[in-house]
Amino acid sequence: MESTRNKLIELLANNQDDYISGQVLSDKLKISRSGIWKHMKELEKDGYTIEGKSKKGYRILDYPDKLSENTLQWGLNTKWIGKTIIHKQSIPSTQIIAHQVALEGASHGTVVIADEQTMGKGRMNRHWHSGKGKGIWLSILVRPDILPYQAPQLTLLTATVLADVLRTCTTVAPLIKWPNDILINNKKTAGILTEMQAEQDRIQYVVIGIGLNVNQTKSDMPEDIGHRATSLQMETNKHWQLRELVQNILTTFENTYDSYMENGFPEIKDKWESFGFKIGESISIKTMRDKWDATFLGIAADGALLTKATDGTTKKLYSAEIDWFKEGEN
Ligand code: BT5
Repeated sequence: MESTRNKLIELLANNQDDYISGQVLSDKLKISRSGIWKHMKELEKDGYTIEGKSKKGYRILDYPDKLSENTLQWGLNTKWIGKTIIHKQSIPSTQIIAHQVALEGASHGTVVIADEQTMGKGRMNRHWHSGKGKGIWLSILVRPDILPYQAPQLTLLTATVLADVLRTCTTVAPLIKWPNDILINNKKTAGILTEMQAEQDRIQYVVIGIGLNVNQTKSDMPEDIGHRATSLQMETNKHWQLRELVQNILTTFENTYDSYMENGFPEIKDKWESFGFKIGESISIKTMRDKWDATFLGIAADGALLTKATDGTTKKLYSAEIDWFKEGEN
């Protein structure tokens, strides 16, 4: 039953703008025309909007806001991203599956997405909370023709994609906190995890993980992050369609990535800095040996943080603990 239903959705989805006759469907699926009609009624109960016209047949007008390979691919007009989408209801982490399929030869642009992650990963083995149906938890596999040292640029690129999508598709004003957090009103709403498989001078593949909080309410936020985290719903008092947001992220990612491959990093740098949190402002920096105040100038092509200390010296920082917030700001 389930596989007939999936085949039916696939046939209708592949025929998106046109009707497909009951007879053709019945021949292809080897079930009676009244059987087809019953399936259509079931699809409507599942939230699909189906149009049936006599002498013409059926077509899907709209999909439910459930994430699946079919609902995500329907209406996704991209050249290479999302041609393969692997959707899972509950898995430890989309990054793990993306690495597995990458090693098995999955193609550039493959997307792994889950409704829930039980062991979502942040950087440096930190945990990423990924509640069921509450946000976008996805990984994009890319096979870029760049050198390994340039890979951090992909994290910065992805941050601009998320900021762009949030700015154009929602009413929030996102900022990017170096290197990979998207903030709304000083609170984290998205994070990015970039993992690479490479030899010394050649990248085999990169998996870019995106976690975006969408429909959590205050009570959904775990206590340990509650005061520092937010979601689109919390910021706008509105429920957001996950499917539409995912499609926008994928389309914007493809356009930005293609333009980066053609024109290099400068455009990304400018875009990133236009969203940069605290650029031109004072921040406190702490390393293993030292602690000092500096002005945050922007980012370097290798993804480093550019700072100017009070004695006028500029410094590139790759890893440091940074105090971004003054007392009372967060
Ligand atoms: C990140 O790490 O921000 C990268 C997050 C990437 C998650 C995606 S989801 C899809 C893909 N599959 C995965 O398994 N991961 C990727 P980092 O900068 O290290 O931030 C982690 C810190 O953010 C945690 O230590 C918490 O303090 C906080 N945090 C955890 N979950 C959060 C959430 N849902 N919203 C906001 N902050 C969160």
